[in-house]
Amino acid sequence: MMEKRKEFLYESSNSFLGEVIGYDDSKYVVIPSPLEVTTSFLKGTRFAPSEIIKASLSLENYDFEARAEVKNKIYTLNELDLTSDLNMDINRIKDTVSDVLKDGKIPILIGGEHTITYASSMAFDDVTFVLFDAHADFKESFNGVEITHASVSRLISKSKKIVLIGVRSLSSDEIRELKSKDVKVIYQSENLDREIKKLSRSLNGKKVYISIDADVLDPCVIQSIGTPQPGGLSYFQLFNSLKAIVKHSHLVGFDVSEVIPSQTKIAEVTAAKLIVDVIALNEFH
Ligand SMILES: [Mn+2]
Repeated sequence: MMEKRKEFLYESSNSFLGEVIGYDDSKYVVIPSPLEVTTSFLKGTRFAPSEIIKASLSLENYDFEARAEVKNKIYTLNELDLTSDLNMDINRIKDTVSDVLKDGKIPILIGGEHTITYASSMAFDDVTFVLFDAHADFKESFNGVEITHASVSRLISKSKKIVLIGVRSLSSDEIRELKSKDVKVIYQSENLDREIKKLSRSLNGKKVYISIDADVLDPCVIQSIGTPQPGGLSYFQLFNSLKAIVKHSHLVGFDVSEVIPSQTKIAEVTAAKLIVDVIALNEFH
């Protein structure tokens, strides 16, 4: 059980979508995870969790795309107090996710860098990780370090089944590795609708964790991200992919990462909307 629950009581202005419900009554638990230790290009993802929560207050509870209302479902934890010691922070995230799972709830992590997904993955058994990302993140090491945001999917693949979607940036070594390890990759250049349909059918009824690295979206949709890459998904391509996967599978966890807060707030609002979308789709399929 979650310890010291009273400490987590929230002002509505600090809670996702302004939801005001008790932890016990919630089905989804937002875990603000401001991890930023290994980012390599642009900095600032550590400020995203609180900004994405603030941005969520500008959204309607009614999700027009999903044709569904999200109300009295979400509890928001206080932002995790991280230390910048990567191993300690990974354990802190993993332990929090484990607590939420033990209480029978669905964890929703807001990063932070994409490495939060690796930390979160350690709290799960027998779950397929569906990772939306412009990058394969399958590097053996990055600048000599093994645990980084560029090796997230490789690290997860050591103990879990993974699927990568929207990939358009990787090395020839990574292509070889992905092939040799028989990892399912839906590249950005492929027919997305057809491939997502096939994937959804194969995930039918299975436990799935969905992770969105915001850079899977086209930089025209959101500019303010850690490692932008041209030529990505539109919002509706991502929404429709989420819809197909959520409707067919059994969602056990979700995260969004790599947003950097900016003046326009577009990235923050988009990340918040994707969280509402996933919850709305999961509630009403
Ligand atoms: Mn990425």
